[in-house]
Amino acid sequence: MTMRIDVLTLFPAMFQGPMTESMLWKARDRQLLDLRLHDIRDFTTDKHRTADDIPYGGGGGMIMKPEPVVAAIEYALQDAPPRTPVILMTPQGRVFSHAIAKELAEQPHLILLCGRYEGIDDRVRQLLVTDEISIGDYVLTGGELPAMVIIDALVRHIPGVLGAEGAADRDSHADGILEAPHYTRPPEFRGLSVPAVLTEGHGAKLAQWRREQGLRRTWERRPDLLLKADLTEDERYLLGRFADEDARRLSSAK
Ligand code: 4G0
Repeated sequence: MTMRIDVLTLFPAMFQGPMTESMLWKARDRQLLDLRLHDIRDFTTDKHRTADDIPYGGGGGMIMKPEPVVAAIEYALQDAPPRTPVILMTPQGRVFSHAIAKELAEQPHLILLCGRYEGIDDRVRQLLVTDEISIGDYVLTGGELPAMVIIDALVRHIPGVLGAEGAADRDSHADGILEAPHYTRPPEFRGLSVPAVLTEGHGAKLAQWRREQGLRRTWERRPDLLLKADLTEDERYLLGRFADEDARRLSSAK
């Protein structure tokens, strides 16, 4: 099944590089992804192709005019199944995550709306936008980079895009625990060795090591993730050990 994504933007050329490289290209080449770029300026009707205007009430900056944006959305919606998500990229949206990537990858068709300037006339949102997504708490000059981030993250969940080796269910964040460190050849590099467990070929021991390393990294770097992670009894025991180690270090450092 092909997933269709229509991107509405004033800067379609920004997508040329990222969308024609590596995995995204492979997805398009294999017809798993039908990505269509639309220039919102093509939906203007005046001779200057005006897409923005000054805000009512002042305050500076420019706001995208509603008419061309609405015309572009309605064009993309023409042959879309009912309830096709129309997603506005905005710092005011729900914060993007692995879970949202998986949820969006199940849709046959998505419409991504990239705003520029200080935003878009709010009536577009009121009339046609069904979802608002942010890629994090910072402001960018436009929604194009966020749209590319979302396309990249969700294409990895379309069956057939990743080989079995790179199954998206094993990613960092798939189960709320970070991944263990990775190594490749040579076995020693600038005095640093590859951990023996990776070269010994003891499958069960390796799995246990990876789980412990991932859990340790999560404990050290992203303890917030552990609140939501669903952990086995063994994993909870390991967390207890990490806490003990921390406590011991603290009391010996006094
Ligand atoms: C709409 C998304 C678009 C509204 C877009 C800005 C960051 C993100 C834009 C605004 C963006 C993000 C209200 C400033 C374009 N910047 N974090 N800029 N406002 O996902």
